[in-house]
Amino acid sequence: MHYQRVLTIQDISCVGQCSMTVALPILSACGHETAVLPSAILSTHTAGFSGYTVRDLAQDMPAVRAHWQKEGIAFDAVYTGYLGSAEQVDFVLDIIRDCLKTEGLAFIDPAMADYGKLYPGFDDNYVQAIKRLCQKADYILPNITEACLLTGIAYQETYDKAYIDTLLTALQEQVCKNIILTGVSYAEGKTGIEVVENGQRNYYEHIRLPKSCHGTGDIYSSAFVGAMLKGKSAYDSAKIAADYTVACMYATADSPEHWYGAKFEPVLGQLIDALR
Ligand code: PXL
Repeated sequence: MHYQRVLTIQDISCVGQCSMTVALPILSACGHETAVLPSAILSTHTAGFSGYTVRDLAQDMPAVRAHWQKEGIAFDAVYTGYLGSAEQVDFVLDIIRDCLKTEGLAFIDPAMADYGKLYPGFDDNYVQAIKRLCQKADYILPNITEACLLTGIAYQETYDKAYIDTLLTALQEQVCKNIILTGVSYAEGKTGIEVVENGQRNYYEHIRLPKSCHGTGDIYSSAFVGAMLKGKSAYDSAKIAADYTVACMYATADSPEHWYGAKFEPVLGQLIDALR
């Protein structure tokens, strides 16, 4: 029970502790079989390194899908993160249509922006493509910047509950019914997650560490997917993923030389314990 085969589609950043190198160990620690489709290969991630190499793998996707279909390969879940280009979106939608079991779940992390800004190389065309992908999701996992891009609502650095209400309503109307909105802070020194599932809304608040860490969005989404596939509710999964992400940030807090990612490996045991 709850041994699930999950396909994750995101980039391999060869160095930088994000996307695929984070998703696989976390999903494995949660007890699941992993399958991968790399969307692109980069020498490093794009946040803080310069001169990185990028190879987009969009062109390989249709043949991979056709082979899986011929072999009758199907997945209990598809979980997508950073994709290299807008043209990948239709290929990913084809994979979800053909290779996700009828009762399977599609988790889409838009993974395209943070702190009010798109990641390097992405534009409005990419945003609109990712919106189409999110519209086919069972669960989306945006941060506030991504939620704004998906809905056309202006990004605000400071906000109140009414602003988040507007954002969540627009996401439900335009994009997806089930929403895990990350990085929502209503009080000094605190942050949290707004969870909307089947019209029910719940908020989980936790400590906000003074320094942010690259890659925590990927850690969060991977742990959330892993917990959901263990049969936890969306709220419990959101809480487990948040507590684990905070543990990763504590594990990294005294290592300024580790600016490019979070030390998620030493605290994997905490995630495993939370899933027992
Ligand atoms: O963590 C998200 C992410 C994934 N992949 C690549 C990135 C980033 C964030 O910057 O650059 C290549």
